Amino acid sequence: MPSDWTMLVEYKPYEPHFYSMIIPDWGTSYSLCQTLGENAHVLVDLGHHLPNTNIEQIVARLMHFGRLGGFHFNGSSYGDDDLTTGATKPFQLFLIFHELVSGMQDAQVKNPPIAWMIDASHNTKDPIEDLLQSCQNILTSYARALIVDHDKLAKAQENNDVVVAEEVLRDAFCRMSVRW
Ligand SMILES: [Mn+2]
Repeated sequence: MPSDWTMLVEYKPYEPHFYSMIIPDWGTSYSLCQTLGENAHVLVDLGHHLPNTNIEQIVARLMHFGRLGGFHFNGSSYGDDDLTTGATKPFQLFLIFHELVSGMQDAQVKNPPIAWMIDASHNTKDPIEDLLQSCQNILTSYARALIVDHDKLAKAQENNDVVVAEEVLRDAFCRMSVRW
């Protein structure tokens, strides 16, 4: 097979009335990518997780393995709701970006360049307005992740100081507010 091919393997836990999926989770995607070879990478769609899934940890793991290849920005509270990215869980979107930025700044992490896409289908809004809001939330979360005091956070993690670690993250989240 030519070496310039790239394959992104997306996963999804279920569709309504269709509760057994071929690729239901990131572990299955990762396993398939391992078999397919070094040009196959996992694609994370933010809407494709069960409620309360720790998506930021999945992102960190995949980057650690060097297998995070793509991102579908989306939003979800229950199933694949296709909400505006960051509309209902802005702090989680910030935490996800924090892991992305941390992984990209870590010289030991050998992850390929990530393909960024917005993947949502909007039924309750004008799609253009939704895209504008999604982009604003994505950029704001990225900016927030960039101003996290990484040295202070690393020190707090080293000391098992949960209170300071939380304040470092909250400080970055609250300090950055973007309006049109
Ligand atoms: Mn998708």
